[in-house]
Amino acid sequence: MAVLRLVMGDQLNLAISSLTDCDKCNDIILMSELKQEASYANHHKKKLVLIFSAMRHFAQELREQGYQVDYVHYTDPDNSGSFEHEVLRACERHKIQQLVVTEPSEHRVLHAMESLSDRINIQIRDDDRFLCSHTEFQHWARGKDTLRMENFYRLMRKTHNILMDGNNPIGGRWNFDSENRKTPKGIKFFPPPYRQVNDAITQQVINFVETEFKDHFGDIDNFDFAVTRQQALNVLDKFITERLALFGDFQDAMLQGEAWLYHSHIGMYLNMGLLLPLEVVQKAQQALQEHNPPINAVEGFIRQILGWREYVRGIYWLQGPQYKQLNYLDAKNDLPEFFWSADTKLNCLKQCISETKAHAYAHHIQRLMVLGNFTLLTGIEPKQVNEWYLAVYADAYEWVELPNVSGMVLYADGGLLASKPYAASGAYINKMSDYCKQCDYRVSQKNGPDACPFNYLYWNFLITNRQKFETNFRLGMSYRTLDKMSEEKRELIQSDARVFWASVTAE
Ligand code: FAD
Ligand code: DLZ
Ligand code: SF4
Repeated sequence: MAVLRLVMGDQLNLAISSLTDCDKCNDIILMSELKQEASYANHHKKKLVLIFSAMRHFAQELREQGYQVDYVHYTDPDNSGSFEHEVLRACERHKIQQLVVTEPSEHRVLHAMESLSDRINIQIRDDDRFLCSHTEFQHWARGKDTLRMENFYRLMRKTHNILMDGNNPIGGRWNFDSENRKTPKGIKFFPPPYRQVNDAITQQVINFVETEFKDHFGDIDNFDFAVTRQQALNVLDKFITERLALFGDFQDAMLQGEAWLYHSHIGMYLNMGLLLPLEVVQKAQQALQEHNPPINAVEGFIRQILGWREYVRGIYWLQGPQYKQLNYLDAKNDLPEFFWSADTKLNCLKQCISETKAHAYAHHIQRLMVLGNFTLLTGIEPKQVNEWYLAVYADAYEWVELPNVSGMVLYADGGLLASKPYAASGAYINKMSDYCKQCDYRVSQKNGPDACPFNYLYWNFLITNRQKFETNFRLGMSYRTLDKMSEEKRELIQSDARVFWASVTAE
């Protein structure tokens, strides 16, 4: 009996579970460009080009391999715009009653798929784009008061035998983070990122996105992301040979005008299935033997994928759809308009937002310690912050964006994911970047109109949320410092914060 096999835009891999037993003669693979998917967020134009072009290339590759693909274009007149309706239309077209699909990566689409079960036979298979199954994660989490990534990561290292010497971690330690985090002062040179020349398919998609999504966020010019698995593998190889050795050292460094630094830039490809996590981790491990990069670099990189990526996905499914509603700090402010325009005097924000606009990319510390830190300190409503992050990055999908934003950045889950809020004053940004040298504000100044806003916003945040944080032992020192301040100083901090926020909202 013929089977309809639905492949979504973030499942672009021949090894995906929905295709493993695909019968080239009888089965139909359905792929569709959908209004609902393109508009559930104000997706960056480059993200849209990436997804549509990669989908079209994948369909072409499937056809070249002899599969029958039914590809519904965005502008096809009868395109209904949603997964569930396109499935029903395709079942009708091909006289098929059986659907096989790999589990969608987010709750919304899983529910849409499940809703089809009273109309057709549907089999939802495990999502093999991840290494840790839901059951394994639930098993690990069961009975634990806190779910710390580090413990989960060690289990993943053992389970998948990565960087292990028998039962012990290679190099005698699980985590070499203390050797990472060098400031950008040591950066002398970094290789240019991977670029590819757009073919006719990509060029067509660029033209289409330019007209159809002209009001969406971000710049479309100079699109040069990988759009096939082979190109994504080239990005990975380039990272392993040219950047991995210094990944750890400069993981947290930020340099004005340099978006890509020593990062891998593969998150967007992993999240759409063009690369698989185990192959990435194994290549990095293999590099340890072949090119001899320092262990702090290899372990640091592997931890991001085997640890953080699998962990946040586990949290997303464990917590369920209600995780999105959490707002532990009762944050209610609106996201400033400059998050979309980059029109702000705070140079660190201006740089990070401008790069985000230009590339649909910013690296982790820009997302966490500049952009995220600002939204935390100023009490922006989690819903609005989540909407922004989900829209602006090429690698953004709810399963990974939501725990990073609500959990790691905003502490909206009350500390399930992070043991303390990632709040920092201007001193941190000054140490890890060269932004402050080119800013109108003075990072060394604590109060007054010329002072770096992060300085008083940091203390104001601790004052405002005292009840929730004063017993957090990781913030004990900060509260002791706060308590040593005079009453006038604390009032000055609060009034500076009020004046600053009034100026932001007046813009
Ligand atoms: P590298 O720095 O080279 O890291 C290698 C890989 O490790 C990444 O490609 C990614 O797959 C994985 N990784 C690293 N950190 C994380 C993490 N915290 N969570 C999950 N995977 C991680 N990552 C996304 O993939 N999608 C998102 O929507 C996303 N939103 C984020 C929002 C915030 C507020 C923060 C703080 C982080 C977010 N991240 C997100 C995690 C991380 O910032 C990006 O994965 C990374 O910047 C992508 O760039 P890269 O591929 O060069 O990564
Ligand atoms: C992100 C995205 C976009 C913008 N467009 C499509 C699309 O047109 N067709 C499609 O199959 N997938 C798209 N995607 C990825 C989906 O949003 C993603 O597969 C679901 O969110 C998974 O739950
Ligand atoms: Fe950002 Fe403050 Fe530095 Fe300006 S001085 S770049 S606002 S941290």
